[in-house]
Amino acid sequence: MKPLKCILISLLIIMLPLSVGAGDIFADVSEGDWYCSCVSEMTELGALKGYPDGTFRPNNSISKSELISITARLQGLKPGQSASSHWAAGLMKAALDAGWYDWDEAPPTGESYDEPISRQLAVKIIMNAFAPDARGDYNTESAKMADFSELDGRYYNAVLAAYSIGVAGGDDKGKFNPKSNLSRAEACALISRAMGKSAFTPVPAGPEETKPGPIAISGGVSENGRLCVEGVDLVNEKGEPVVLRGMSTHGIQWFPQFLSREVIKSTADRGANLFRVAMYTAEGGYLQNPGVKDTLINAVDTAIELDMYVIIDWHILSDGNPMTHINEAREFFAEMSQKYGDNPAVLYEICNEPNGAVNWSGDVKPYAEEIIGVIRQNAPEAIVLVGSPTWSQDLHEAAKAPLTAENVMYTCHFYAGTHTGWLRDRITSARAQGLAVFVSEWGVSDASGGGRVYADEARVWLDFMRKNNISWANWSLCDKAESSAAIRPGANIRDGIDDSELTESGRLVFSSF
Ligand code: IDC
Repeated sequence: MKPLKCILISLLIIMLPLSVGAGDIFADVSEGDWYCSCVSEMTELGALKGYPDGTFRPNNSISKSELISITARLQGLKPGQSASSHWAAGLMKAALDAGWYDWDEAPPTGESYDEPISRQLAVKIIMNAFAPDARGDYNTESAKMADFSELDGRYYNAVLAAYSIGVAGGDDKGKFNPKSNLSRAEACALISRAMGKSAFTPVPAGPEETKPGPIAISGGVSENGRLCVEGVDLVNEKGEPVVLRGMSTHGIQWFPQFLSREVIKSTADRGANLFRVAMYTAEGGYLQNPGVKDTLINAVDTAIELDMYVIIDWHILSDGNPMTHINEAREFFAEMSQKYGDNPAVLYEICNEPNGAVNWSGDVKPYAEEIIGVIRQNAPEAIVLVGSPTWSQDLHEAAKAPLTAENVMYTCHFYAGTHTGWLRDRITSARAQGLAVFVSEWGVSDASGGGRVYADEARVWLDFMRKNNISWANWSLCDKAESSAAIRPGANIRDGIDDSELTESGRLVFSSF
């Protein structure tokens, strides 16, 4: 998107005794965007700021702590006393004391403060803050909501009132989507409308509102250029930390239809700057059916055209020792690196998941040294991702005898229902020992790719990765009937991916890029 100046001319602001400048400029907010004026309004009021890289990230989900602290600051609440050390703890306590939300909706331990806020909870808080006396007639207002039955009872009053005074409305299908996340742009719109309905006097702008802590750039190749590994971080051409996020395909021998330009673009449109192409070696993959290489090349080319980074994944799985097919790997990576050598978009993942009777020093490390040598002949600086035994979880083994090559990152794969805090601790200690970690595959399911969706655990992981600027690709972009799949079985994806075609996993992941 071309950076355009987004100029604020909102009636509300004109009426306010504030000095209003030309508005703010965000690289990713354009004058034609529906949210331009309310984003400008919120930033003018100092309620919400952009990121240091000049973006506003209008489609990112807003968290409980962000929404509540913005609202609290606008209403001039004074921070309360809280035992939590979270940056928003004081304002969260003040909002709780003001009765804007209930204890169980964001307990003061602070653990859930960074979770995305649901739309129903956001509306309740905004209505309590700005229009506490508004009421909506049950019959009239509930009839306007195609998915009223999905609304939890405790939110009836607030949501019906919000509908009745025009603060909230449905999407193009008449749905309110009470349990979905709220984007930063939508939050601006809700707050702006609610303020317009109240006798609101803004409190002068306070200090920085968005989350402090490491904020990495998440743009595409044209913005970041060639990446390299500095310490444990991935950085761009200017040396700024970068984080890559996107989807992994399922096995491309089974789901080639998810490699179309329309589908890949649907992930980019929602903020992904990474795409991973999983080329199985076994199970009907490359070794039995070399033609899948062409499928991979097409997908890599498409991702590059879309300004995305792209991982070429040599997806070993049932053939757990990478040494078994090192000759084929050598040949494959020689060809791929010849083809893409200098292209800054391409990352090489040389062994998805070593497993079974395999060890780091005897198998994976010598394999990696050899294949990295092959790649380096054509691509001296490309990022190479290296797995480790036990399905790419044995970072502690790699940390004992790391590779000496530069621009190497170690993959860590997790499935939220199976791998929990112990694996995060392993990442933390590997990083403390100097290993750069890249989560090139993770799922919201258990390790089989199925079971239920472990949304809470997945959010803890997402939060951990966000705080540590860890890049990730999610398994998987396909419509298989398994809980890790992002798309509903049989969905029509010819023109790309519509929100209504996302599974529970897809909704969670697509709102987290
Ligand atoms: C799973 C798929 C599943 C398929 C199975 C075997 O989700 O549909 O039947 O592979 O091919 C991994 C692997 C990844 C797995 C995934 C879930 O890298 O290929 O996909 N998983 O089991 N490592 C840990 C989990």
